[in-house]
Amino acid sequence: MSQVLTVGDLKPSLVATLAETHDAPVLPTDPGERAAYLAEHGSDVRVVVTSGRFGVDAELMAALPSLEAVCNFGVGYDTTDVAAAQQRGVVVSNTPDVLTDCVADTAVGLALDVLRGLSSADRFVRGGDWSAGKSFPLMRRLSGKRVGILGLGRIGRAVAQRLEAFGCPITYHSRRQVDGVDYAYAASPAELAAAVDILVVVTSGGPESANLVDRTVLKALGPDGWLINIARGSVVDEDALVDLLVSGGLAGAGLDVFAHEPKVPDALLGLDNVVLLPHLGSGTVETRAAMEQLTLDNLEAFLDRGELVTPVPESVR
Ligand code: 8YV
Repeated sequence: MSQVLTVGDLKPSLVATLAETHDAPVLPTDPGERAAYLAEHGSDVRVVVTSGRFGVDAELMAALPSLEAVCNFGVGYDTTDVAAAQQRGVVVSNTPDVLTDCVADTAVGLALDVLRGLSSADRFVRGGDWSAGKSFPLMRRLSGKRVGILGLGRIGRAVAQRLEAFGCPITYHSRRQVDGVDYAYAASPAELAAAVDILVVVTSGGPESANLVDRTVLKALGPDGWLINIARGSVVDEDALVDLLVSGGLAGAGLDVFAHEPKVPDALLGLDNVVLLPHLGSGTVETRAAMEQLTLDNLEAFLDRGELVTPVPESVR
């Protein structure tokens, strides 16, 4: 029986490679078939290959008593129960660095789009308003706006570097102050939001950051402030975000992630001051190929010598 199990609807070429080189099946999605599969084969599985969209929760982990490693396609691994993995001595890898540039590019693209109204202007042209003689309203300038980075990790720094080139002064908040950076530090998310025009959420997901951007933080950003989220929907209180966007309590938002993907709150669909993306931050041919390779490198390193190339911090002893 195969020691490797694929969990989730992963990149087709990755699924094919896993099937060819390791005879790895895909865990059935139908609840009955899945339970039957796990009852029969669960104890054979040593390594799961999955992605940030699916992961290995506590229930699945319990059904895999011989599990030793989870190789996660994606930098975020909040869908895998890392605490349960740690308790069991199951190690977890992710795909950092290779996606930093593309995710940071997406954040800048969202900021430029929502402030200048590019997507809404595109709808204006396609809908015939321009050719009918109407004028598109004046929008807002990105260059020089005060930017707050919530989570100054690898991706946060890459966003900051890009926006520095737009002449944007940068302030940040992270759990700890970061050594060797010149950016101003804000003591809390609310203090950060109050000090900037654009708040970019780049912090990792999971229980520790759930609703970190709550109603108080969003109100501190205020009616002249924009929110950009390329992290996880769980980091932002989505009900509060929708309320404030609908009532004018925020100027706008650029969102690549949502609390209940692929569900997007209906109230956002009709708003022109909001840009909505289908969680495509890392979604380029080049970056997804690099993520695929790094996922396979982790798998091979683990099967060959019991080591991961890029273990998540909780897996480093
Ligand atoms: C991926 C992501 O789309 O890396 C992450 O954490 O959110 C994205 O790059 C996702 O992991 C694939 O499911």
